[in-house]
Parts: sequence; C-alpha cells; structure tokens
Amino acid sequence: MKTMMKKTMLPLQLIVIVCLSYGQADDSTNKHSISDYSCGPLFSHFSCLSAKVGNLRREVEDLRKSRNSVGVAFSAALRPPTQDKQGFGNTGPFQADTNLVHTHVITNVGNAFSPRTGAFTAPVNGVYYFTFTSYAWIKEANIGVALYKNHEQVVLVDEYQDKGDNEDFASNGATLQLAKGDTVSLVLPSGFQVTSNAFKNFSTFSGFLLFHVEGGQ
Ligand SMILES: [Ca+2]
Repeated sequence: MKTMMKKTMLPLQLIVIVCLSYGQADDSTNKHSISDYSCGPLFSHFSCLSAKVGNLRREVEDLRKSRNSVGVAFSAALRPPTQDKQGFGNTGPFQADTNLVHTHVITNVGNAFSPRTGAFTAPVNGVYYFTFTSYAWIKEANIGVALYKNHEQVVLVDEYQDKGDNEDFASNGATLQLAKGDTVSLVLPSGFQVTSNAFKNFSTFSGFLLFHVEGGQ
C-alpha cells in the first residue's frame, strides 16, 4: 500500500512543482500573461495546468502572427533615359554621384521601395539583404554602381572598360541591420555609366527583410 501511495504521489508532486513554476513566470508585456493564472488548492492544479497550457498556445499563436505580419521584399529594374533600336541606353556619366532610380517594379511587397526616388526605406528595425546587378555595354569608360546605406557607401562594383571589352555584368550584395526609416539606394558614382534596356531587365536592384529585430540596433 505504501508503495502504491508513493507511486501515486510522485507524479502529483511533479505536476504541482511544474504548475507552481509556471505561476512564478513573469511576462509583463503580454495581456495573456501566464502569471495571470494563480493556482489554488491542490485539487485545482490539474485545471490550472490545463489553463496555462491553453494560454501558452495562444501566446505562441500571437507571436507567430506578429512575426508573419511584416512582409517586405522588392525587385526593380533600371530603364534608360534614351534608347537605341534594341532598347539599350546608358545612364550617365554625371559630374556628381547620382541616385539611380529603378522605375520598373517587378515586386514590391510592403511598398518599402520607391520607384519615384529609387530608395528603399526600412519599415521596421531588422536585418535585410540587398543585391544588385549592373550591366554595361560601353567602350573605354568607367562602369559601375554603389550600394548606399543612408549617405554611406557599403559595397560597389566598378571597372574601367578598355577597348577590347565592350560588355560586362557585375553584381554585389550585403546583409544590413537597419533601423526603421534607414534608406538603402543605388548610386552611380560621378563619371561612371551603367547600361539598361527599355524592354528587358538587365540592371536590377533587389532586397528583402530577413528578420525583425526588437528594439532597434
Ligand atoms: Ca570588362
């Protein structure tokens, strides 16, 4: 009999310990905090534990919904200011560094990319990935594009295109931690050129949110 009682009491003790441990947890940021549930006498611990499990499930579901609520991804292509019969044309060279405006939007989930200014503006604190491809069909010229975070150059591609080399593709990319409101854009360095096409997407700019970061940088 004593053995049976011991065997029965052990699981009950474990349940009480687990229940009390949950009761001590504190999550002041959630209105459904598990600390809202207080455990009463011993006979109510089963229902107490059941309520806490239900509450935890709701919290996990809320977190899952909030994580998926911010979708940010874009791709856009550059278009030439003037074009030849095949649709090709060069942007630049300019005397000063100039923002490249990729006006042809391929994807713009979340509308964080502006085809009017060419800039991406971070809608939330988070870690993002950006990549770009730069095409050139030019002889004896500086070619290339730079990626900027706000007013700071992060990565670039550049080359002097010599006589025997008239066509090139280049790409680069970066993972950036951004605060809400930070901008990312492509800049044509002064004296440089880039080629694009009016009908096809040769020179492109893409980016997306990898994950949200609470509290900023
Ligand atoms: Ca080359």
